[in-house]
Amino acid sequence: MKFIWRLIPVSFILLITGCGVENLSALDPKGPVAEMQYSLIQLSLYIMIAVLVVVFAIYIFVLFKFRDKPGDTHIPKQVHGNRTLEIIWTTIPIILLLMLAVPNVMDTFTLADVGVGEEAEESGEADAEDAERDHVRIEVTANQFWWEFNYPDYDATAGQEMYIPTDTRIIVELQSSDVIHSFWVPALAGKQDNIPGVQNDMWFEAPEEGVYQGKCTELCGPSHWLMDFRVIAVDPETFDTWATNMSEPAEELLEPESEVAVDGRAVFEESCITCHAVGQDGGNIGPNLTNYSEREVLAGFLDPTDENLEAWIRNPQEYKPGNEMPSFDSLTDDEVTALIEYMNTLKVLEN
Ligand code: HEC
Ligand SMILES: [Cu+2]
Repeated sequence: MKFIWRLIPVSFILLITGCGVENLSALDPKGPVAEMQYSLIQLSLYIMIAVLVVVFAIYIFVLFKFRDKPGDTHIPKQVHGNRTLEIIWTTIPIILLLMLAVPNVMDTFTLADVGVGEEAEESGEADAEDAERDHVRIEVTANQFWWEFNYPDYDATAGQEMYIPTDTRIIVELQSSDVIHSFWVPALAGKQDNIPGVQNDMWFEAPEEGVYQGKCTELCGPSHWLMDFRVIAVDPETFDTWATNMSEPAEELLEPESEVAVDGRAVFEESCITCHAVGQDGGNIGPNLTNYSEREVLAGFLDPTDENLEAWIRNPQEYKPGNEMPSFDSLTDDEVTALIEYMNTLKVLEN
């Protein structure tokens, strides 16, 4: 029984730190935005702890000092309506609230000022400092149950994994194609809703290269809990190569290496391309697959192995109930093998 009780605080800690998954904790902030938010959390926490300690100290002191003792009929001094006390306990909370409010309001304005968003650029309102600052604008569209990242300045579109350059202001323009979702990358910044018909802007920066986990944090349907994505921060040169190749993959990168893969491309062009684009060609009902073989994960949460890919193609509904991809049980084994071989050639970064 005792053991069970001990599990409660442990599981709570695991819960708030994201169960130890790398870069999924708001308590281990990376970059200016997450750091700002984390220091606000710390400030409020310290103030709360201070209030708690003082109130409990007074409470315990009073409990002992003014206890009913046998034979003691003395009534302590009554302080109801005491002006000095009233002033003290009105002033202290005002000071505490100001200590909370001032940094909160200042940071709220800093966070709300994306600076070089599309509107500011179009209306010429972006001031000189903003215009000079390196930035990358990304339109983030949430769909049940996957993410699309569109880079208007590069004509590139990516699914599920958002590449960004390090040390650069990233401006995300959040929108949705269906219901309300919410964009959260705990270690970098968080969080803001993706609302159909509305655009919410947000900015952040990643100082270090790395893979940052992202989540949808608005209940959006039966597979909401699997609506994960990745933010992959790479050095600016690699990012440039990535973004350029995503829009127009170099021929040698697209050329399937084997005959089987060529067959696979034919299957892809027959069954998949209406929903999945490779390069500029294809639909956008599903994630862009130009760099499929470089995926960290498949469909946001599965290991991208050949077995998982085959299982996904055969029956995507089993993995993500309610998603928009139909099952392909009618494809022969040979067709699926060829398809997988082709998909494993889809990459944009040579290494
Ligand atoms: C009717 C549209 C449609 C067709 C046709 C379709 N898909 Fe999909 N596919 C989707 C959607 C939508 C998703 C996103 C599912 C989710 O995660 O919610 C998806 C996801 C995927 C993923 C995971 C992508 C990622 O970014 O990790 C792969 C791989 C995939 N599809 C492969 C295929 C293959 C191969 C075919 C052809 C045999 C195919 N799809 C046909 C709509 C389609
Ligand atoms: Cu969602």
